[in-house]
Amino acid sequence: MAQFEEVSQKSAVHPKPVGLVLQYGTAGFRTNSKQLDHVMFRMGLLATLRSKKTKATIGVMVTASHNPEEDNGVKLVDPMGEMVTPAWEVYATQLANAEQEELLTALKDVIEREAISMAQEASVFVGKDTRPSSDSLSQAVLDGVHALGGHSKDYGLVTTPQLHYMVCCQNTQGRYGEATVKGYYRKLSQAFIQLTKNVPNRTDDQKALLVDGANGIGALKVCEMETYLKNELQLSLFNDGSSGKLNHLCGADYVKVQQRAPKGVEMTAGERCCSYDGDADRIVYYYSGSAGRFHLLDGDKIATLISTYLKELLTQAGLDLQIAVVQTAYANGSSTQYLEDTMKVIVRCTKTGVKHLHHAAQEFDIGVYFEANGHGTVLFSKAAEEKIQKLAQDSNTNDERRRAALLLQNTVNLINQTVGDAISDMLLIEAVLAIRGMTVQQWDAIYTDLPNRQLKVKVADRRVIDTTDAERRTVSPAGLQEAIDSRVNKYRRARSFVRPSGTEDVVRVYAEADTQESADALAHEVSLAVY
Ligand code: 16G
Ligand code: ZN
Repeated sequence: MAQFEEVSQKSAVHPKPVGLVLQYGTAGFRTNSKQLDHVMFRMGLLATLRSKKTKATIGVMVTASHNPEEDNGVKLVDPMGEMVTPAWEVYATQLANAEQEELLTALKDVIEREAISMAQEASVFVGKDTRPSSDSLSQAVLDGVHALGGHSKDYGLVTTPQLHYMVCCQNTQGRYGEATVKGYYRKLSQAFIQLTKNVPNRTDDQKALLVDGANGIGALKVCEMETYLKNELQLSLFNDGSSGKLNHLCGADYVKVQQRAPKGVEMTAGERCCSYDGDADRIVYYYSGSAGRFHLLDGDKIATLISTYLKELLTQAGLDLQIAVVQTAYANGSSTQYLEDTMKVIVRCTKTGVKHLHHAAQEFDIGVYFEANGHGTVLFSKAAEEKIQKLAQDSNTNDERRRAALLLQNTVNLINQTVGDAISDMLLIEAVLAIRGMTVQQWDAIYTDLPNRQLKVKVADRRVIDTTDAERRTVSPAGLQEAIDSRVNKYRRARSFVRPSGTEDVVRVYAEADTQESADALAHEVSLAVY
């Protein structure tokens, strides 16, 4: 077939280094950008096949998120804007690792196993972050799409969640919104303005927010968005990419892991600040307290703020919808306790990685999911959205219920339900704080984090560690869990777990306890048990 000849020819322009083996990990392929040209071409091929199979538009995002600037990566986006289904992650790995002369066989194998009709049309949306390598790598993806006769739309520089959004809009025939960057800004800004317009006496101080753009795509896009917000939010942007290096001493991952303010952000006491990561799908908040103490408001605090707000609105609206919060083992013990015992919401724990949380959140009418690292969003079931909409339009209902339903409706419109989105999450948090008349300190005071520590341990083979119970316990090697338990038992309010990283060749150790000294000591002791 002529199509396969084209693949053969074009693939020679994107040759695979012999023997190189890469894995489609938690969030796609991610490694030094010099090793990725062939992977990109092949992901263009695979996205085209996935599009033929699903008869829908598929997305390909070129980014390595919070990794250093020299790295790059790629992730595939399924028709509703969610991460590609696990069975196809396996194909992605097979295709990426096929030696040059095996590529056609590997490709035909996917076509056969999935019974794909090659006559079916294909459409692929492509986006990229601001890394220097992203230009040529996204071109390699497009080459792959075209080699199999697929149609493409190149969105160029967009955040990861913007690309997810475009794919969802396209496949729902515009019901979710318009599949353009401007359409995205319009939908979110209108919802934000609707939510905040009736808040009395919002001062300039309350509208002010410092944003650390991690020197990445988020900085670029939040600038574009700002004009749509009509001064309802006044952003001071730092690390906008004009001089600093991507993710270097800044960004959400740096702030969360180091528990300190990013370089270049000049914050005065009590000012609200937030940091995005390199592809703007994560956000964390922070402020400087009395005596300059740094206070972090991570994904757990965000989930608590949002779920409290939603629960209150549901009560006011008299809507009987089940709300749940989905977390991972990294969630601070205090947040889980607060959500379960005080808020009385259902809490679920899943394995690390957005796809796991997203999946679990889909089980509920309203599923709020956040990783402690700041990646998260809220999912509304179709039935929940319909109930909210019906009540918002019901002129027979009383004012309080109607007001709450309208707020809920605009909240739904403000949220990017396809994946965690730093810009959308930021607007939601700002709206909630405004509506509830809360300062960042009051938000922070909802509960107090247990002191915690994360460490990385280098081991010969991290795969010998196998976990269960949403990564909270190990099943192998033998004796490790007992060793962890005996150390945990020495401390008060303590918890610790270890898991092999899905993105780096290390084992991660997490510990929390009643004091920082105890958390540090426990993390250290557990990391010695891992060797
Ligand atoms: C990826 C995941 C993130 C997870 C992290 C864990 C997505 C989009 N991203 O960045 O959710 O927290 O990996 O990394 O799924 P680790 O396995 O190295 O700890
Ligand atoms: Zn990211």
